[in-house]
Amino acid sequence: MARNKVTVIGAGNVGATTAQRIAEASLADVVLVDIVEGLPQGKGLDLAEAAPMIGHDARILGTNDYADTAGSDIVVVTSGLARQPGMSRDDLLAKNAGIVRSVVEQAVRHSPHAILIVVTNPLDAMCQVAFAEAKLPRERVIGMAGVLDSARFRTFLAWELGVSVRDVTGFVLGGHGDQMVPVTSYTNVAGIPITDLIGEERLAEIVQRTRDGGAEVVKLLKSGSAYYAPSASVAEMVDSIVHDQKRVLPCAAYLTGEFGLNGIFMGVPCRLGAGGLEEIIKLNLTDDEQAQLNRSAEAVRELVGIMGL
Ligand code: NAI
Ligand code: 2OP
Repeated sequence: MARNKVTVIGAGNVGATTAQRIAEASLADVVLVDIVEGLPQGKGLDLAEAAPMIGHDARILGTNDYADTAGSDIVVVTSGLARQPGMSRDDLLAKNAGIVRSVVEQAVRHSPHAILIVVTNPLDAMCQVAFAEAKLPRERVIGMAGVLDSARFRTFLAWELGVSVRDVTGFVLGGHGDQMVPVTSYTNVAGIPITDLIGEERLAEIVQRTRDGGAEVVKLLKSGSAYYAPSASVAEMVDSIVHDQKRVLPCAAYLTGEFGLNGIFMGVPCRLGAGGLEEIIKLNLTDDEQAQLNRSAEAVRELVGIMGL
């Protein structure tokens, strides 16, 4: 059986660590692409030379040439500018829209059957740019943010309760911005509702820390933004697709009426398998959660409107 091939565009912090995670977990051969000459080649070579210690046989190629990406099963788009301290995700809009448009056009031309996973910020708006440019069905254009935001939420809850992160289930839905919606009504520890375990006020603080999760890391790093948890999030999505695991993960998907929203990308619970986005799972949100989701959608629509999409 031919091995899977995953192209990662952008050999910066998120792209390179994503390539590392995919190769070292033997999920696929990886092609790492960047616009900067030598950068993907150098990182690709370095990653390949780690294989004897890790004990994997995935091939890793660094390149500036999209011809090398031909026939990819998945294309992960991380190219763009990262947030700097004091810079909002939304400030990145125009610059990153141009980058995403150009890399998606080139990638899809060489891999027309690929599933796109968009990472570049502002995430939901960049998904819309990629979707418009790629002209692929919505099943094959998916954004990564919810897995990361939910992982932050789960981490903080596990710390609070002194329990294993593995036992904390929770969804963060909506756009990947300040209005994201940690859905407490569907958050539990080994099936026990989170509201039975943590008081309302403390839970609200943890929800707020989750919303600020990206900015908290940016503030500490002073230059650049998070990449270990983001790359782990992408790898989890890639794993579910290449192994047809049918994981239910919060991802940005193009909505056609789900959750009462239409024509935009937003984070919703998705079943990911070999076909990419195989199903959007419906939830019974509380009125307050639905109102929060609507507000988050407004924020996404505003950005999409600015881009004239
Ligand atoms: P980085 O600055 O380390 O890497 C970005 C790379 O993109 C650079 O190597 C740059 O040369 C490359 N690049 C720029 N223009 C390009 C082009 N036209 N073609 C190919 N490569 C190009 O940034 P980092 O930390 O890797 O973040 C990448 C993006 O991912 C940012 O937009 C960041 O905000 C976003 N991000 C999104 C997350 C999410 O949850 N969706 C989480 C973390 C980061
Ligand atoms: C994050 O949430 C920067 O969006 C990125 O870490």
